[in-house]
Amino acid sequence: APTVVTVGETMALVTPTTSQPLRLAEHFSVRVGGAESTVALYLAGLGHRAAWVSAVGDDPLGERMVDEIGGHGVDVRWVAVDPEAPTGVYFKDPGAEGTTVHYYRAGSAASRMGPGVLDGVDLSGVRVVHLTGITPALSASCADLVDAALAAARRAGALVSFDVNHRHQLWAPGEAARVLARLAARCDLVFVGRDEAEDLWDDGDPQRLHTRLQMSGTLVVKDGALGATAYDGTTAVFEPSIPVEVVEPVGAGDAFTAGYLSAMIHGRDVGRRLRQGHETAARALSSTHDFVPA
Ligand code: KDG
Repeated sequence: APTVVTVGETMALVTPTTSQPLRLAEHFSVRVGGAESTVALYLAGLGHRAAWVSAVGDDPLGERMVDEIGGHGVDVRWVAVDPEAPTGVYFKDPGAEGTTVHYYRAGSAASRMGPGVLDGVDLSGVRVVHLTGITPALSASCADLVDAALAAARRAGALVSFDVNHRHQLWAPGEAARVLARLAARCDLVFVGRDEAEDLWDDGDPQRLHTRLQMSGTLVVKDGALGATAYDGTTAVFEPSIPVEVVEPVGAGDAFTAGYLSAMIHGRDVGRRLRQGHETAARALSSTHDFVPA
């Protein structure tokens, strides 16, 4: 059995290979983008058995995504092919003010997923199921899938890890705060950026937020270049970030999650988990790609 199972949409990621903006650039790279498969990729790279559950279209980009993810050692046996809808695409537009992301994902194969994609997925022996707040924003059926995955993980005795990953563009105004808070309360391990938490819930303080979200698990609040804090309801542990020159931050959160989970699976203490999160994130920060092999 895999040690970790992630569930979520993967898109083809198109990025200018020069520092020109999207509207002018002539040369692009096509890579894999999608928070959950990126976590699985980093975990596989760290030597873990990681599986990614999803759906792609019956198209060359879908094949390409599955080949690339599988080629890096992620177990892709539970990825469905939907002949009626395309694989989603997203573009990164790097600029002086930061990266802007443009999605072409409405109606994608993955957005049509529902609890049915879990049929045949065997979670026995799986230690961690990782989900994100992107999936419930994709469609009503995807929101049901997240509920079903959480319930299945509970039945299997797996730890449920959740990255809040608030994506403004995908939510109707006012919905994200409520839905994401409710999900966070049900998970064992929750990752959130400090800015993100302030934006959603007007509070980025780990201890207050833990109470406010009525969490019983561990909350990890990431504060960019400063560091990250894990709070389990009793003890807060802070670990400073590793100074790096940031090329482009998208994907670093997923790398952090993978590093943290890897150290957790190896039984390391919380300080080491945070430290390994920072170390893995440093790789993603040094590149315009989301997944950067070691
Ligand atoms: O965390 C990185 C993701 O944001 C990126 O891979 C794209 O999954 C993505 C999304 O939905 O934003």
